[in-house]
Amino acid sequence: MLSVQMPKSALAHLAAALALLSATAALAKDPSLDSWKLVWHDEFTAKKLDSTKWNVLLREQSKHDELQYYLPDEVYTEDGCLRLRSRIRNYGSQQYTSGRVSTDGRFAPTYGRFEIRAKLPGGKGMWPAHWLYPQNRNWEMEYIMAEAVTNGKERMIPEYRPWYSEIDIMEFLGHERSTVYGTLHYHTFDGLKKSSSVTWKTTNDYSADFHLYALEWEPDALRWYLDNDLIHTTTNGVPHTPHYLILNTAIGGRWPGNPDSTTTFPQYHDIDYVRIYQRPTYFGQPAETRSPSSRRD
Ligand SMILES: [Ca+2]
Repeated sequence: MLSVQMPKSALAHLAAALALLSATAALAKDPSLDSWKLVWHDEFTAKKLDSTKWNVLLREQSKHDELQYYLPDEVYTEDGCLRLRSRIRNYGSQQYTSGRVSTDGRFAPTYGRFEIRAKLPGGKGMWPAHWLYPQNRNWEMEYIMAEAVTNGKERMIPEYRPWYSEIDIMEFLGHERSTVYGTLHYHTFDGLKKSSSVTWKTTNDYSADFHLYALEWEPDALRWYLDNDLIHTTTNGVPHTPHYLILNTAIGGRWPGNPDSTTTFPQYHDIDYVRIYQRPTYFGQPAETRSPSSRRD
């Protein structure tokens, strides 16, 4: 057997390197450190929308001077997709109808990776969005806290501050077919309204094809991805409370402007799938995947 003489220092280095390798291998085997686990998804292959997963909104009025009446018959599955249809149609006091679904009260995780593969409606006035909204929004407390801030009594607010937060995974204005927006709306501890956003411009027409819109919501950061390219990161104001998912197409209003003679109808917002992943553990505890109806925070 060939004997190799190595200086003691080299042996020590080798031992250290082997120890590091073995430690790295152990880390790689621990799924809690480097993997996402699929915890909730809908591929929309069934003939009907799964009513155990989704609420379908029926609502006349919306904020931002939007023009749509949200109706259940604008929401259905077709060709393996969830389809939100938008039409010119007199209903109630509105001249357009459109679709909106949410997981409100059904699934509202804290943290996770959210993937939505979708083809967006296009044209002036179309405003599709995929977003996360707080499950247990505390309107009264928000009002009291806002009053305290306005009156210079911010110091009177308790340490626990349920300020509003909202994560817009994807927003799109139909007249800018190659631009995608992602935004976190949040408040500072002292009640200042802030946001962190990205305006991502490419040469793609996002109303022409399916693309993958994704968000990684970690305890210490939010990361937005478009077709697996990282397009935005923020570490400020990351929410730590359950949020549910909303998928919708708004029509008109202050941000996109209203449809005009160039806008064609019907328009379709097609969602091929929604897949939500979480880390197996957060802060050493199993990830919360229960329905929000059984939890209170
Ligand atoms: Ca599908």
